[in-house]
Amino acid sequence: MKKNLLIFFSVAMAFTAGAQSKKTKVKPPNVIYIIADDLGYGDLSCYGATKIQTPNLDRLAANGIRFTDGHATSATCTPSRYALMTGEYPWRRKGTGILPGDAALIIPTNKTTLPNLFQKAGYQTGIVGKWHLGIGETVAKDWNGELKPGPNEVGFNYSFIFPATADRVPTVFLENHKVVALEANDPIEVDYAKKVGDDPTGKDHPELLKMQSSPGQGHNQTIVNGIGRIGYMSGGKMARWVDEEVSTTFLSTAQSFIEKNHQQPFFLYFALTEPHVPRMPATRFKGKSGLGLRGDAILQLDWTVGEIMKQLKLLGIDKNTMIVFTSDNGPVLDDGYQDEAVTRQNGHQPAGVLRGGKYSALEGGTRVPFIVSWPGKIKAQVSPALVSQMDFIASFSSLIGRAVPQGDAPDSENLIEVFLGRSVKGRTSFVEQGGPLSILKNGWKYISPSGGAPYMKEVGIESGNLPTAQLYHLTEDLSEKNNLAEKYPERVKELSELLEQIKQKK
Ligand code: NG6
Ligand code: CA
Repeated sequence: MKKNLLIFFSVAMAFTAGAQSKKTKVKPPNVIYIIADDLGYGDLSCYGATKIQTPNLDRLAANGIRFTDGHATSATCTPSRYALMTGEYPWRRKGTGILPGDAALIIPTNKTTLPNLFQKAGYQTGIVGKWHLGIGETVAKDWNGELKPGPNEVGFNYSFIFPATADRVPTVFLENHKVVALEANDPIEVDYAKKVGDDPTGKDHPELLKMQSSPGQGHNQTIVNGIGRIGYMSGGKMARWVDEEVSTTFLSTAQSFIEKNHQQPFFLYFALTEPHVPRMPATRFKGKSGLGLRGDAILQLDWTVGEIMKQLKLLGIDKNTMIVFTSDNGPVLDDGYQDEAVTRQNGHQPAGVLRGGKYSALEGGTRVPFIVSWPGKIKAQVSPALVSQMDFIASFSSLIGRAVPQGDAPDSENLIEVFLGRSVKGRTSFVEQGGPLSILKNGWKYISPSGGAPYMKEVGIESGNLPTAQLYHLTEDLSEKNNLAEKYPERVKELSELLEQIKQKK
């Protein structure tokens, strides 16, 4: 292990002026990859928000690269994170849609993943936070035993996660292969089809809820901590989390991981739960934003990132640590609970100038905050380059000098020069997944025809679905207001054919 730590860095070579051909040993940078859950393009003050202030993330952005055309591959969590972990477009694989909390692992254990790339280079790798990529070989599993394969089998030396989303059972933490604080005499059972045990449900006992579910959006099955969830669970009373403590639990666990590993290279994937529903931040943040609990959750998120930045400074590793901050998909206000996100919106535009949001094929679905910082190494700038989260595997592979085996991470592009702020030449094209697929190229966007409803009324978001082709010139029309498909049929043809080619690849 030790000798692996002295890694030859291809990119580091280039830092040493004129020494391109000579390999130079440098201390490898630590990497902390922070991913928010459902944070929109317009949710941070450094991305133009005026109704909410996010000073810590603003500072991170001001000292690093703030990308304006940075993307998740997909407008929901599971596919987006699948692409980040594997470097493969998720729509190439069946079963990569939003997973229930009892799903089996969908990440292959024999391919290159973002964490095992670092692990093989001698890094200590850890995940803290939301997983949502399945656990175990099958849906049926014993939550009271060893839960695997999971994050530890795809490249994380250490894992402290919750399995799916904060609104899905089981509402417990897993540390490595075990549910935390589980008592042998109170076993957990989970079922997404039928009720198990005799815990009250939100459907039958709305009077027990501290936050009502939204009509027509479910979230009214087993009640945990006064909140109706998706799915049924019984048992594990001691192990169930308290929502107000989830975020600080993740923070202190992440800090312990950093503290423990700060004298060797580490990769930490820190998957925050904010501002996904149910928004139930620590009590001290409640009521602080004036925008309801969603805004309060964003303040908590910003504070959390600030605490990590503070810790890196205190440990003296801030200059040797790259931080990536981004979000898994676009924003939504009403995603299942009546938590005042809508009634107290107060003019805040979670997707900023973009049209659409979570679930949507429009830009609001996948264009997200995207910040890369490495103090001392990266020159502060705003970058217009087209980049995606899927590109980190190929890019970090170049940074740490570990090749990705042929066939792995097939859609990941090496953009390390862009992520280091030395080039603005990003991807030439990129496929986005809302409902229908879209393709971006040279400032143009084509959305393929699709039969679904154009407006998702439960969540109040435009889907981007239209039965005919859509073409937008994003360079001039970032808000996708003017569909130019009829005006430029040859461009529609070119982009739809390119999309087909990419779909056929492999
Ligand atoms: C949806 C849920 C939504 C949220 C989402 C996953 C309903 C009606 N809505 O199915 O509340 O949990 O799944 O969000 O059940 S994500 O960010 O993990 O993709
Ligand atoms: Ca999400």
